[in-house]
Amino acid sequence: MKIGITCYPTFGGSGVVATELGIALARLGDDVHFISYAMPSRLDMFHERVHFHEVTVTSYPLFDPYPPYTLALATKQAEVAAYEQLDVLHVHYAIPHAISAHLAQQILHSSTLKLITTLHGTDITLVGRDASYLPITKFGIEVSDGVTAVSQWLKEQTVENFSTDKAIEVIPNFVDTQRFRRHGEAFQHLFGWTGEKLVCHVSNFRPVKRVIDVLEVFARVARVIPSRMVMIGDGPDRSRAEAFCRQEGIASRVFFVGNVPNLEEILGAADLFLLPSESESFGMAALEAMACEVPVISTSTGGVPEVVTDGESGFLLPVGDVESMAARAIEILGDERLQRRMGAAGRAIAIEKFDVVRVVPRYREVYERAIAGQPVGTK
Ligand code: GMT
Repeated sequence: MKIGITCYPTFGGSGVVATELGIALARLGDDVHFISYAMPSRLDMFHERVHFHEVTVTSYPLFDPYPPYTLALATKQAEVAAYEQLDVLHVHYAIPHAISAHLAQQILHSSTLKLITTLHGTDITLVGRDASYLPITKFGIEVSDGVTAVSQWLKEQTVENFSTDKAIEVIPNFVDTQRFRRHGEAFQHLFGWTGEKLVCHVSNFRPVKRVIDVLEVFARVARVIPSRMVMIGDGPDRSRAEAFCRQEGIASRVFFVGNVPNLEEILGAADLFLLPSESESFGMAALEAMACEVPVISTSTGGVPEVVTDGESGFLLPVGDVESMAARAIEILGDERLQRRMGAAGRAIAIEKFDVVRVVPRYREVYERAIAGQPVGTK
């Protein structure tokens, strides 16, 4: 198959999923064409059958201050679809990508180029619900030849928020469990290790991730258990988080490492993962931690309970309840057997339900159904 993929190329979860999907499809023999304004960040090495087409928005005084990226994207999608004979345009994050791809279909007058839209989270729960974007998000969903959502919870939110009866297929996010696995002692020397426990957080540091809660929990843990905290990623709340560490006297134990490419090596040496988000349609970072045998403490919100099993692969607590999160963190870090049991349970779940080799073929089935004109998903 020849597949065009459009996503946000930054470190957000949807871009990560889109990139890993493209790489996995190429390994299965498909030709994959990424179409976006920049090279997806996880596309950090050459892959046979993976191509990148950059969307450039021509500047023009009349376009200031709003250059029309959506139209430039549609033009590039149509161009690539025509010259590369694409079967499918698969867009990740509904807006504006689904709208651009629909325009590309129209530009080409094509009935053979199929549009698949994958809903990831804030495209539905925040941005899509905003009155200024709701009608166009609903339109993008309804004109798609197939729609997928990364969790059952997100599917239900979509149906409810948009009052749509569009059929939606739930395909969970996935992880390469060969790559994300225990690295243990090989990487524990990181950050001047002298035997302390390693606590980890990965996110785009947006308010929804509640990074101050991460540090509130760690500050309590560090009083009782010798430990270090690694904050991976970057975003708007990073400065506030760094200032909080200085103010609380934990700055020498908290390492802000930015968007590192070798995430799996740090995660694979961690003892505990914290994800205290306000809302999370899935929780990709939690899944990657589970694959690395790292117990997860997160919130019982959105699609997280579909990923982390409370009491088995970690603990789920109410949003903002940093006292209980810290108590659970201390319980896990203070009990080697519990830590290992939860870590092993997390990896078993990652392999059984979310391994790349199980999940990616489900996207290919969606493409095949759309190409054959068959319905995708259920109502
Ligand atoms: O909203 C974000 O934090 C980023 C967003 C994205 O689209 O990049 O993440 C969403 O998609 C991820 C991949 O499917 C999910 O793992 C995240 O749970 C989801 N984020 C939220 O729902 C807040």
